[in-house]
Order: sequence, then structure tokens, then C-alpha cells
Amino acid sequence: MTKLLVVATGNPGKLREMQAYLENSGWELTLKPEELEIEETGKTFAANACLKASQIAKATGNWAIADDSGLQVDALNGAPGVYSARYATTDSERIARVLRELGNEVNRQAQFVCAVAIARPDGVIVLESEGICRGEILHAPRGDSGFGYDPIFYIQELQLTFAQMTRELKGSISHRGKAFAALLPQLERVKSLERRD
Ligand code: ITT
Repeated sequence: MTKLLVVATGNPGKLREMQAYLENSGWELTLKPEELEIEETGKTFAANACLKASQIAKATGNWAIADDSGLQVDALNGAPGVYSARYATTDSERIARVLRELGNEVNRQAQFVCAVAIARPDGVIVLESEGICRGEILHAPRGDSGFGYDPIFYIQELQLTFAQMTRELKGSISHRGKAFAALLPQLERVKSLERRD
């Protein structure tokens, strides 16, 4: 029997990536109702991922998966961090703010972090996972694939920004790709355990 999993995100860029990772998971995916907005009051990515998964599961009466993620710039003491989505109104304004705050700082080191949580229909969190990807912040955007801060996040070894990569290449090294790689085998197990009940 296929089980329904509500993908608890309102971010289309994230949704595309999450759908690709979950494609062959055996779960039937459905999107959270647009009007269901969860306030992200947590201080960590993990806390916010759990909050979103748990609230959406309870509100819909289904299993739910949520991703909380963001960019942490070393020279900005980890900003924008959990405020990545709230740093400005549009992707280009968010990028402009990070570039402005970083100015000509020589230390351009940064990382993307992604926390994923899965909740049962009663809101109890059954799975959590986290992935980190280190990189550098460029002085100007490069590339137009992906979403969010992708155009300024540069991977030295590949000489490409996330926005210059195919979704497959980004997924093979990204914070979200790593979080899902750790999560998927466990998600498979949860599904088969449930089937036996
Ligand atoms: P939901 O909470 O509805 O899922 P959101 O956009 O508000 O959507 P977050 O609170 O987790 O999500 O904020 C994450 C922000 O971090 C997101 O808006 C992007 O700006 C940025 N971000 C996360 N992952 C990214 C990635 O892979 N590439 C570029 N930017 C990313």
C-alpha cells in the first residue's frame, strides 16, 4: 500500500529537489496546503525542521517531511543562518545583502546546512537528518540554475557555483543531498514497519 507523505514546504526550489530525492521512496507525495504556514521560532535548523514537520503532520493527519536550511558565512559569525529566508524579500535582495555585508572580506568561507525531519500523523518526530556542504562566497553571482543563494555559493574543487550545476551534480554534494542520502534508507524502513501494523 502506498503511504501518503506531505511535503511541508512553500519554497518551490526546495520542493523540486525534495521531490527528486523522494521519487523512488515508495511514498506518495502531496504538497502541504498553501494556507498552512508554520512560524519558525526555533534557534536551530533541526528545531525548525521538527516544528514544521510536526505541525503539518498534525494539521493534515498524515505523515509529513520538512526541511529547514540556510547559509552560514564564517566571517559574518554564521549569518544569515536560520534567518536565511527572512534576510530580505527576494532571492536577489538576499544575495545583495550577503555580498554587501561581506564587502571585501578576504575570508569567504561559508557552508550550507540542511536539517530534515519526518513526523507521524500524531506529530511525533520519528526521523531526523542533517547535511553540511562547505564552499566559498563569490564577489558576484554566477549561473542561473537552482534557487536562493546558489549563484554566490562556489565549490572550488569543481570551479562551479551551485547555480552552474545540474540538479544531479548539486544533489551529489549539497547539504540537502547529504541529508537525504542519510535519511532515505531509514524512511524505507519506517514504511515497511508501518505496513506490518
Ligand atoms: P519552507 O520553510 O516553506 O520550506 P523557506 O524558504 O522559508 O521554505 P527555510 O526557512 O528553510 O525555507 O529557509 C531556507 C532559505 O535558505 C531559503 O529560502 C534559501 O534562501 C536558502 N537555501 C536553503 N537551501 C538552499 C539551497 O540549496 N540553495 C540556495 N539557497 C538555499
